[in-house]
Amino acid sequence: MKLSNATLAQAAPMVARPDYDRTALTPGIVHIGPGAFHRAHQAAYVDAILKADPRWAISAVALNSTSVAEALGPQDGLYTLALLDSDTRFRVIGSITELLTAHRRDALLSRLAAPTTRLVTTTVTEKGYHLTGDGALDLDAPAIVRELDGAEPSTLSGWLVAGLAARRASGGGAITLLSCDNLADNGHRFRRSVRDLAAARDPDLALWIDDSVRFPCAMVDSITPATDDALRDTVRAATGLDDAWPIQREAFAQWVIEDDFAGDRPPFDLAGVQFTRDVRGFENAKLRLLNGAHSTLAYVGLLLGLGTVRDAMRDTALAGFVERLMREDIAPSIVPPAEMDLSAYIAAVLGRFANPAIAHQLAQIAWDGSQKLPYRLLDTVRDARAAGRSVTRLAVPIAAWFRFLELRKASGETLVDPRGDALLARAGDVDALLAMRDIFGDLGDDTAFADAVRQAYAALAPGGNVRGALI
Ligand code: CS2
Repeated sequence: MKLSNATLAQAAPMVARPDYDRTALTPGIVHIGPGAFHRAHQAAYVDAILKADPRWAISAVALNSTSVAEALGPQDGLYTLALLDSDTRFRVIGSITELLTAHRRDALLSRLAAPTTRLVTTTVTEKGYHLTGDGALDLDAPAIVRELDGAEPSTLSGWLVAGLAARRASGGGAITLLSCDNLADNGHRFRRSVRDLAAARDPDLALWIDDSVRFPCAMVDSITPATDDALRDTVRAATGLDDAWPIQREAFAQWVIEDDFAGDRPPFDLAGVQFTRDVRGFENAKLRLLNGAHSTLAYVGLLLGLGTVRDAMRDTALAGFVERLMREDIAPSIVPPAEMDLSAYIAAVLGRFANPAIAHQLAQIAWDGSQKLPYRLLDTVRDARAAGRSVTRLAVPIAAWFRFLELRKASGETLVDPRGDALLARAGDVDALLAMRDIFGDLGDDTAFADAVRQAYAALAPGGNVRGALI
């Protein structure tokens, strides 16, 4: 029996379900990029506040795929969220009430223009913003060039510029655009990716955006492994219903949002979301400690032949190295919020990584290194160099990434990275890789860093003693 509005009441009693009337909902949020993380995190937070305010249902928009619409459409947008921890809990999420794809151009533009839409959220991953290394819109990106030449929208920026133009024309009013991706200063970068394109195509629209659109920064966090058939089987057995695309995540979730909205906002505080004037401390701690450690575990763990984060945490040499990296090399670069105990935060993150109920594939975390590592590790390297601190340990995950590229090249397995071709063409050549300025900026010219990378790279040579490099 497939999960849907008609069968929801037949789910097993222990399954939590929407505590509001779905027929009374109206979509006040357009979400772009309804992948697993959106459905694990933002859509779950929205689900928790719809009883208090039914005006904030989600219209989920997939720009590059129809798979979510095909999976959730027959389920009336419903899906099961499995919270995996010492005990596993199941919750059916009902906050997505509309599923749009890029083929539905008119429906998408009218949803973005509608006065009832007051918030756009995005999870398009780092590469979806088409940014240069210094945070501007990459006007040379082929998809952006096509849009500048008047082609139909195909990028996040392109669709939002078209949608905001329609909103302005129809008097849709002010709106908030909220990035939920792991970028440093994500609101400011999101704004550049939209406003730069608007300015290039319609300067008056750019001025309207300055007056009518807010781009708050936010920190988002919940470990969300990709869905697999094992999860589908677990969900079927537990709930009694077939779910084409259930979602799994850890019990922990956190969302810190800059209190800078264009108009009213969802009552997210009822669901534990923190609003603050300055997200930077939360964001740096999360991006540099959690995500920096994640990428380190991924690239070094894959060199050691490990498969998941929990496997990597059982490897005492690797787990010890990552803890030292966090405490001694990353933490000094962070100015935490007053209420955050950084040492306790690090211990909590390591405990989350070791969660035996979560099988988080290192290969998934290894995707898009060219887009992730600048925020996760290279910003920390820059701060360390400016402060005169050692970068010897920080160089190890970068060198491990370089070795990972060689593994991918040798195996012929796909390298998931928008810069994949350029990276594979340089695999095995440390200097050529460090010279990629869109990734390393001027760090490639920093002798201390480049030497540290070369030294770690030699220590990680195939057939060598990888653990010996984990200083
Ligand atoms: C992970 C993140 O896949 C990855 O790159 O590091 O998705 C991570 O699980 C989340 O940021 C945790 O909040």
